[in-house]
Amino acid sequence: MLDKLGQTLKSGINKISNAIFLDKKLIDGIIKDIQKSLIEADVNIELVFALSQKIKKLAYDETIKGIDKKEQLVKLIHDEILIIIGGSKKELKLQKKSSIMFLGLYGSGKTTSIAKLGFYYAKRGRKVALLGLDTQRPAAMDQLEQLATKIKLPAFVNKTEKDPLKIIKQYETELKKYDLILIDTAGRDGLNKELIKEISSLNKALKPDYRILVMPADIGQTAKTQANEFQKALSIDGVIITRMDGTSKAGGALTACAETSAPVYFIGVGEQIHEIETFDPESFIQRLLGMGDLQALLEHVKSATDEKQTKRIEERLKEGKFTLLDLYSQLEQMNKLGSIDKMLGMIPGMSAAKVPKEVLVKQEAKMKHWKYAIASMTEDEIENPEVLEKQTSRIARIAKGSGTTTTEIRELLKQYKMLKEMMGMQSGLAEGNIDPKMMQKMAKKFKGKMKL
Ligand SMILES: Nc1nc2c(ncn2[C@@H]2O[C@H](COP(=O)(O)OP(=O)(O)OP(=O)(O)O)[C@@H](O)[C@H]2O)c(=O)[nH]1
Ligand SMILES: [Mg+2]
Repeated sequence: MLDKLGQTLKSGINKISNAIFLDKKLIDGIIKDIQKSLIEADVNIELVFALSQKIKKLAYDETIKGIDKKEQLVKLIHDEILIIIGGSKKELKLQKKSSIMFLGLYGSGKTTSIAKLGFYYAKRGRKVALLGLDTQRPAAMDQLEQLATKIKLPAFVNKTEKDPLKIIKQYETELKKYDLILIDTAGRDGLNKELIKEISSLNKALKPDYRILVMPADIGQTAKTQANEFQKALSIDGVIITRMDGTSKAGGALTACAETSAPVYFIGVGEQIHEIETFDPESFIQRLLGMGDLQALLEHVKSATDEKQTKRIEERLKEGKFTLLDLYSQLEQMNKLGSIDKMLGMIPGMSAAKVPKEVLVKQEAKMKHWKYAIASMTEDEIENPEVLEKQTSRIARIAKGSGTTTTEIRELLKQYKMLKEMMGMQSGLAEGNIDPKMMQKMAKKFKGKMKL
């Protein structure tokens, strides 16, 4: 059931969570994938386009950065898809005594859904009866009867009568004993005059509490025209979408119903009697994304971000490499106090030299400015900060772009250089070339220089 769309959305969210940079290439790639899979799921192209625009607008918004942007993007994707498939859950609220008439074209799944719902409501304590009014298809009455026997419910049918109104009359008194009557009607190839006339007269004679249109998911976006046509012929109260299990076009049917404001009450998800579910857009998306509710999704973004960045730093340390990008990754998580402590703690020798809290508080303001400065750099400048020292006009540009001063940027570069030097020593240490005692001494010296 929309497996491909689910996979694409999952992969998009993972890409956002794991990204160090939400750059244009990454965002455009994710949008392209989502577009492709939504279109494959037969979602209206205009809806797809509108969603892409919203993602782009947020992703390209320079004022939102880092983890905030990641969270907002994931929330946007979740919320927008929720809206296009129907928003909040709509429930079919039955009275103590209710009757439901099922409508739909040939083979849409009316009779099967009636049996499924009969079983569903009987299990929930309702006294259910099935009423067969399909006098068109020769075997229709037999089918309803067989299904009813299977689920041990009474079916009121007449295998010889051709006028459904007469069948209604025949069972009028008998049906009063039941508190939920599910009414099977005949289909046609299309909603022609004959079918409109027939269902209108049944509607008048039965006055059912609900008129439910049954449509198979594989008709995709056509569901919109069909729902509108039935709505015009006789007001419908909601929809059941069947065969959700056997098609990749279900996105079309669901979004079409949301567009026409026809509430989808149930979805058919297989041929078996129990394979019907109430339709809840929120839990449908949860299943699609396979990650629980929005809160769980956002937690996933957070932890993936943390994990990815810690791993990256560790790898860089192992390689003896350290770029401004690593510093940036670290600074991005600097919302919490003590992160620099943690970073220094990763360097042997520095772990012993704990940094006092009040010093860290002072450092925090400075960090913020560095973060802005780094965000204004090109990727190349971040990977190879040496270019900044060679071309000082770049430093002026960055200061201007980030609302910081050239002095602050120079200080950042100095700190970076020092850290990098330490990294070099650390890899030397790993190879056993440096005396650990010597290293500790050096670390203390650096710590003084770092003006923490
Ligand atoms: N896989 C799957 N098959 C379904 C589902 N619902 C119905 N079907 C199948 O669709 C076919 C048509 O179902 P019916 O219930 O006979 O459809 P109908 O609307 O009553 O058809 P007519 O009486 O001919 O107008 C049957 O083979 C059902 O088993 C579903 O949710 N999943
Ligand atoms: Mg039928």
